[in-house]
Amino acid sequence: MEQLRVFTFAPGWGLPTVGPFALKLLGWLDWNGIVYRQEIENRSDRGPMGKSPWIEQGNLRLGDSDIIIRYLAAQQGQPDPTLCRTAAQVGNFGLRIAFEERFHQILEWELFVYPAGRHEMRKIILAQTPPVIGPLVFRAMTRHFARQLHARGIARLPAAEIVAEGQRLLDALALKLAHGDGWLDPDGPGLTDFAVWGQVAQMLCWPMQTPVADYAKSLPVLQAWHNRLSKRESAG
Ligand SMILES: N[C@@H](CCC(=O)N[C@@H](CS)C(=O)NCC(=O)O)C(=O)O
Repeated sequence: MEQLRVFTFAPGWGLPTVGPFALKLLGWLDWNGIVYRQEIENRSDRGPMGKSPWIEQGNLRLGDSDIIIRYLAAQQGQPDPTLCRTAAQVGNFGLRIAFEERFHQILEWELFVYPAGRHEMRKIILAQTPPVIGPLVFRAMTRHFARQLHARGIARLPAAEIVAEGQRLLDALALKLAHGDGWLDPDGPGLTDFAVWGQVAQMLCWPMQTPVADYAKSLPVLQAWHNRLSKRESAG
């Protein structure tokens, strides 16, 4: 079989990539013992869907973490992990979408709108780009995300509401973890764990002080789950 290449944003903050959906994919691949080569590509517009991550295998180019995982699971002879077959899986599906859709916007808001996040992103982008274009790239990027967040409605809320929403989602996650056997999925870490972890891990790791990330760091059950998931070991 042709080599699997996984295109992700660069590593950062002690994580193999700073891309939330890419982190989900890498975690799922590692835990399933699937061999791949990680290719660092910070430009999401080079991918088949204009989003990061994507994979390439021979002539195939595939975007979207769910589509990729479905494709690779089928290649391994595994059932589709994105399908719900039990009522418990319906609950996990809701949790996953809440984090991948809603929490993801809060993450972007802390990174590109909240002052401490913007300051850190500016430093990172200036370090990654040639001196003359760095400030232009940073300005274009923050404008792009601010517009997206405004269009989706979240950036129209008062900051205190955005923070409270982030904290509510983290409380729900902590509650679910505290009442399980250490994982969100019933039989050890699965798609729900990796998808939600992808959205939360950056906040647990980044150094700057932003309100939702500070709250995440204050929840020991999240930190313990993160430590288990970030080992990058395969189940086999
Ligand atoms: N549904 C996609 C979402 C991917 C996504 O939103 N990626 C972000 C980075 S985490 C991205 O490429 N953003 C660039 C943009 O929106 O222009 C997936 O599951 O892969």
